[in-house]
Amino acid sequence: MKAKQAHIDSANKILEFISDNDNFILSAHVNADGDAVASVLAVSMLLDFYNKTYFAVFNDQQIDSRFNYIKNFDKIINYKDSLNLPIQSAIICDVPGLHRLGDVENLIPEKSKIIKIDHHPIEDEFAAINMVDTKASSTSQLVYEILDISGLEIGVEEAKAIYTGIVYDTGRFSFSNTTARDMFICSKLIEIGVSPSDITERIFFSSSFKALQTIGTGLANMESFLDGAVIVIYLSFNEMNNNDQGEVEELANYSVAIRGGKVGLFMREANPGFHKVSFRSKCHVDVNKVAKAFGGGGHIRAAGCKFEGLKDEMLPKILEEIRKQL
Ligand SMILES: [Mn+2]
Repeated sequence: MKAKQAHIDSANKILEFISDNDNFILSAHVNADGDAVASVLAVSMLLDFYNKTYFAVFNDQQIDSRFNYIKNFDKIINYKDSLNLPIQSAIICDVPGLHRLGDVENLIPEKSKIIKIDHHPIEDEFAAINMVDTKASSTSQLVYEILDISGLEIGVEEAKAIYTGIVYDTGRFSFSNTTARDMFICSKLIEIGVSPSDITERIFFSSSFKALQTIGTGLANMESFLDGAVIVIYLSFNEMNNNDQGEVEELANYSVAIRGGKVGLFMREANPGFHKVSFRSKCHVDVNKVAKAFGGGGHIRAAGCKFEGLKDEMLPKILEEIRKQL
């Protein structure tokens, strides 16, 4: 299987840009997930091939340590330690609109050119060169296409990063975004030396005892709305019990794991009075639209938003937004 022509064209532009420029800032969206981290680190490995200088900067104070087996993870720097870097150009992954970089947006000098690699519906046109494909399972898949087209030899470290992004964003090859191309690419990556069981275990089956108990609390709290079409899983700040976000995020997938359920919400009080919401859809409801109504966004079938305030004030508004589409 060959990469699509559109991928070949944008990949060639990106490769030319990389070889002509230096001092890159690499970044991805706030609350970096598996694909965000993996795609940025895969790009860092691409820049390693070219002997380029780069700074992998994330807005988050802490990056999910489940992904620390990926090469260059230790090079990630926090926004706060990144002032006064000699940045000349930017490669931004998994970001549909520039504001999703959080404060990292301020590090990109006004005149520097930006490359965007992404698979979300476009929010704003901030890049000089775009590789955007909403049909791609993950941004990491698109980084694979670039590596593939570059003719560079993909080693086991690059392979691990890309496999991580794909397995993460496809929910272990189970979500509707999973394609034959993903299976093809991952089979290549396994040939190169990736161990699927090792990566799956690190990401999905290495929870703490406490985190699994908290998942149990979330399941016990489950509520059903709109005649069972919407399932809500809620955890208060106390119930969150200081768990890492990543360790309980599986609750978002449980919210659509019920017969008859169409849309699922996992709502948690991340800090007192501050909530994060993950949306999942397994029907025509576009949760990207729903999340956008509350300042968030994402994909058609998986999205998120956050809000200050009380669950009881916010939930009826969210349900109303979903009801409009049902
Ligand atoms: Mn992604």
